[in-house]
Amino acid sequence: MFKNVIVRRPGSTVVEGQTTSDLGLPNFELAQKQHDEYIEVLKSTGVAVTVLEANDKYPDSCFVEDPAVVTKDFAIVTNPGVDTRNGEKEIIVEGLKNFYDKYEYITEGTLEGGDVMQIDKHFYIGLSKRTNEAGAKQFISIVEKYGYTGEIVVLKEMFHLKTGVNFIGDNTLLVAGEFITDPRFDSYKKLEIASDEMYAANCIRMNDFLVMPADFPKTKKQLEDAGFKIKEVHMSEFQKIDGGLSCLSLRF
Ligand code: CIR
Repeated sequence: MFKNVIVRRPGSTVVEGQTTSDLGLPNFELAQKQHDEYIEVLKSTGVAVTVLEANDKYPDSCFVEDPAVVTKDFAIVTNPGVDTRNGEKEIIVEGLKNFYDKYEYITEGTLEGGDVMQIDKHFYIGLSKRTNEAGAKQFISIVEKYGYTGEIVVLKEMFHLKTGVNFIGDNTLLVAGEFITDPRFDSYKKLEIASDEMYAANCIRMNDFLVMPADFPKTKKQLEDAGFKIKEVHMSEFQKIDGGLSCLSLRF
């Protein structure tokens, strides 16, 4: 069960967020509205939401999942792998301090939370343009101190690990692209995401509900047929800057 969520409001500089997409620039007002909706939907799953103020110095700082990895036992402040985001590791602490007495830090390489998928006490860590081997290895040695384990997944095309694979409870993974055939995930039930709905591979299980981006009808039907209780959030403005649904929160 998750009890808490941390989010950060998008600032007006969100329009300058890093992107690899050709979907155009986000609209700031609509991004704020969609963020309001995100907060309300998460609250309706039974969690308390801590809302951090926007920080215009960092255009991508609403994507709080990247500068930290949190569990019920510990919090790791990461080391984001792109210059415009690296300073977010300093400001995320303002959100963590009410919940954790101390933090671990990634210092030996780079790592972003979007590359980290937790399943029970095991972590998969993607090596991507943002997360390197030194960061991933240090992450694994930190979690081992707490009785957790970790393994590295070398990404071929995905931006972050969780762009293409997400654990949604009930021994089930949403898989897209290169992860559909990856044998390392064969012990899970895999729900394959259609290539024209790839963005919907990034959903979050929030207690009794599965929160997914709105307007992905094939994936929605697939998930409903599999028995999940769905809640949807409009995400178009965040999608324009490569931000998936999980990136907008830290959940613990
Ligand atoms: C970035 O490029 O860093 C942001 N525009 C998007 C971050 C997405 N974060 C995530 O997938 N965890």
